[in-house]
Amino acid sequence: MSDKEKDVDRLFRLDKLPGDFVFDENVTRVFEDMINRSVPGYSTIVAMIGVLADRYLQADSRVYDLGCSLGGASFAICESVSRSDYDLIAIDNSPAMIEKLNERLAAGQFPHDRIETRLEDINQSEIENASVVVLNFTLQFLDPAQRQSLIQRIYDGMRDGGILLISEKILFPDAKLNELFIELYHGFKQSMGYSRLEISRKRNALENVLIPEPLDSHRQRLAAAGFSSVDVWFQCFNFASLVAFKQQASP
Ligand code: GEK
Repeated sequence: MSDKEKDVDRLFRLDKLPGDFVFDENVTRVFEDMINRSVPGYSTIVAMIGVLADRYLQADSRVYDLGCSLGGASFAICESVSRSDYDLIAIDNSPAMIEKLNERLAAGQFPHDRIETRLEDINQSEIENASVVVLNFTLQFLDPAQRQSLIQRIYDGMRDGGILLISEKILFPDAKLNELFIELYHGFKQSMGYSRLEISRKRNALENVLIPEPLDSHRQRLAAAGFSSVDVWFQCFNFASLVAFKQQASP
């Protein structure tokens, strides 16, 4: 098998049924192929995160990429942002992901002089002096009971005028629409080369691990934390990305 073929996601073709989904070495090896074939619009979302970051990144501030995996969003930001007076902190709690990201940075594959990687649970991360914070398909993997406190810590650690970008798989309160978007999503996965069996095995493996919420829950959580302007800037079927501004009222 060539190196390229080794990186193709065939994890759920195996006869042996895997247990709950984990971000281990096997997932890390095929991650780029997996996320590009599993999230409609992933490459557009990542590229636009770069565009939004370029617009809102403030002088001498920090960018946080929380649940960075292999640094897709971090690299897009480094490539799009024209200023150089910032630090980017890329955090993930998967040792395999951080190891591979460090290898990529060491190989000089990407502009990396300002990316600091941290192997850390984002529930414990300190957020300070941030003008751009990215949660690109990460919040959905946290225990729902921990989500509000993370969003609050992000808000508290952000500068006025900063943005939080949250991409998630979402639920629809209307059962008919929910079913429609899930079916359309499965059609998308089939068009990307996954079989019905692979789709259903992956769905089972993610059942207890990826817990999606309706957009309204995200809006309420962001408002409760203090974010002022919040809305969806991208959506395809049951995948959406929101932007939230920290804009404190003047005294
Ligand atoms: C991208 N943002 O390519 N602490 C730190 N990391 C976590 C935690 C946690 N508590 N829980 C999950 N993760 C990336 C894609 S993938 C999305 C993000 C997906 C990490 C987990 O290890 C994984 O690397 C990432 O969140 C989710 O733009 O696979 O659908």
